[in-house]
Amino acid sequence: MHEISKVAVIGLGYIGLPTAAVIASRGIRVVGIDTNRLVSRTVASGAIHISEPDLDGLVQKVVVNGFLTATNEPESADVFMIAVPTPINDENRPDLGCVMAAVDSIAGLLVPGNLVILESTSPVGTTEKIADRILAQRPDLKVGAGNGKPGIFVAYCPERVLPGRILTELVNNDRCIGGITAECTRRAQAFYKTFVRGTCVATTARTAELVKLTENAYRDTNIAFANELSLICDHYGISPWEVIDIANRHPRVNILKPGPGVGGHCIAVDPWFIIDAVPDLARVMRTSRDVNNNKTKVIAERAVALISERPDAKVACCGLAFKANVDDLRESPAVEIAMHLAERFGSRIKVVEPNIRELPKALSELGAEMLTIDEALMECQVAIVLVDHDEFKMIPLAGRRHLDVIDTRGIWQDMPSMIPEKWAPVFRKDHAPAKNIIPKSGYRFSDQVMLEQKA
Ligand code: SAJ
Repeated sequence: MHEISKVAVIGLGYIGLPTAAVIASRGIRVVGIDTNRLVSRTVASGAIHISEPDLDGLVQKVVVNGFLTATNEPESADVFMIAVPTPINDENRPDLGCVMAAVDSIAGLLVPGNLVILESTSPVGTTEKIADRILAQRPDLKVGAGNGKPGIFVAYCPERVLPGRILTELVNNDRCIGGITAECTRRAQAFYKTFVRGTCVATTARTAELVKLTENAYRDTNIAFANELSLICDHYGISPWEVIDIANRHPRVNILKPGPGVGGHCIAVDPWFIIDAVPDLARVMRTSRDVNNNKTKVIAERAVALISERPDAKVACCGLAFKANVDDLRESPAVEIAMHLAERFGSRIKVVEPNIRELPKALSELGAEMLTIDEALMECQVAIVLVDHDEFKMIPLAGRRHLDVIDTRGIWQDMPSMIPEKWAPVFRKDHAPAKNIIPKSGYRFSDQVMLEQKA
């Protein structure tokens, strides 16, 4: 193992900051570098600017004991880890601007023996581009070991952690590590083994890049299947939750859950890195993106139809985050739907989001108002469930029985979820054996049955 006395982590976001803190907690000196001064100052003071379980305590500890510092100017180090955003632009094309800026910022600091690792999700070939870019600025260096010129080492190791479980997954997940040369891979592998308990699988840089994109494109496709299936179920008046629950009892079936569309800045973004590069080959991935985006529109239309039918009702949009139990609103279909409804219905739209303190400005400017769960249950007659937060799941039936509900997450299966096109309720009764509750003709209950159930 080559001596590593200092690591520079470039980008102190959802991945960079927890990674920096975990490495520092192993007794390795880490400097976190972020061009946003507010971020670097916050971290340097031992505080955090993102919400992630247990991260605050860990960052405070490693800053206080001196293993983690933060700045906004690059510093020399033995290992440079790049964990900056790789968004897509308006045409769904990858924007590698932050990665290349990070590379340029460290190129002049590199010395032989340094290891440069890219963690950001990137199109196939990006790690090679980084190596070429460094060598173009530093012709005195080469990549790899041996043959005269002194070498640096360049590798790709994608982050794989799930927001909400980052600190656990950072340490326990297997990692996939691909260097530009075999020696680059070995060096990166040895580095990750200093803080990762999972297996560090060795491969090439291009394979590791495609592995990362494959993981998220696979999940997007599986969710698209679930979302498509949910519309098919609605057509028949059958509960999608029940269909998936029972189908998943087959030992080789594992369908994910439908919802109001796919959000966050990973699953909804990463498939485009493949689609953009090979559009003629990535047909299922492309369709999956369309299916998931379309689901958001369908839910928005259904909500509009239901709310229009209830002109006096106040409406609770339950959840704004892109998924359960996080405060992250990025690319959230819930925000898109709430915005659409607020544009249409103004102050009739109330938002309940237990994980944030203030409503996004764009929503409040449209007249929407934030309510607590208790306030919403008192004031509203319609609820659109957009996120499956634990707080919503815990609301007892008695507290929500009076609501007309569109439940996009299947958290309140003990009451009807409306399908406004036909005004047919899809009803799911606890976990009673299916044969007792599914009529032969389908899963649609008459209005009379529905009223009895609601009474
Ligand atoms: N979603 C559904 N149905 C499901 C699961 C998720 O509609 O059954 C929706 C969520 O509500 C959310 C979106 O998909 O809107 C994405 O959520 P997620 O929990 O599937 O994933 P992320 O974006 O939080 O994290 C993913 C993870 N990738 C995989 O599971 C393959 C994580 O491991 C990655 O590190 C992360 O992307 C990333 O940074 O790439």
